[in-house]
Amino acid sequence: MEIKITLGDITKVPADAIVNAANPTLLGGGGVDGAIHAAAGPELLAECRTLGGCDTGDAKITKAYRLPAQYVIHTPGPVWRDGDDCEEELLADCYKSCLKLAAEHGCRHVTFPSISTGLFRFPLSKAAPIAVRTIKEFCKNKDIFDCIEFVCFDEKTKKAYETALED
Ligand code: AR6
Repeated sequence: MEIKITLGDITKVPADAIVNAANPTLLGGGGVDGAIHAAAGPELLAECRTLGGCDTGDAKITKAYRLPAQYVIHTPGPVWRDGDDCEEELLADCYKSCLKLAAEHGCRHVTFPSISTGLFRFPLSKAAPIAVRTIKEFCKNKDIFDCIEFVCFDEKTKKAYETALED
């Protein structure tokens, strides 16, 4: 399995499942969540309304509508406060919950944004190693996925994930 790090807009990258950095309402927002809903079309919000929200660290799956994917996996990341509110564990839970759902749905190529490091202010230097480590641990000695791809929106984010992958 390959862990790939690319620069770009996650709504434009073909995959089996695209992960959305959502909030617990699952009813859309700004950042990557807004971009995913805009690109998928209003049917995505209509399906999300039937889901009854989602706890931080958990994940729910929908169809992907006009996105170049079969599924969107929505996960509310933790809001960074002072690091003493289980933020690191909850971020790892997000990755695990998404990978579990992706595996259950037979997705071989999954794209992730950098969960929580935008509006939710999780420090990038802490988030990237947690993301990479959690994915490696989840996939160890298993043939579940072909490619897990981090689609980074800016160079700074891309660099942080590359560094985490090298370490
Ligand atoms: N493709 C890839 N990455 C993107 C894109 C895109 N099109 N747009 C933004 N990013 P954020 P969070 C990057 O704020 O911190 C929403 O309002 C962005 O540069 O989208 O988990 C939700 O509804 C950053 O690196 O998500 C929640 O309320 C990363 O995606 C809240 O924001 C995550 O930034 C979630 O905050």
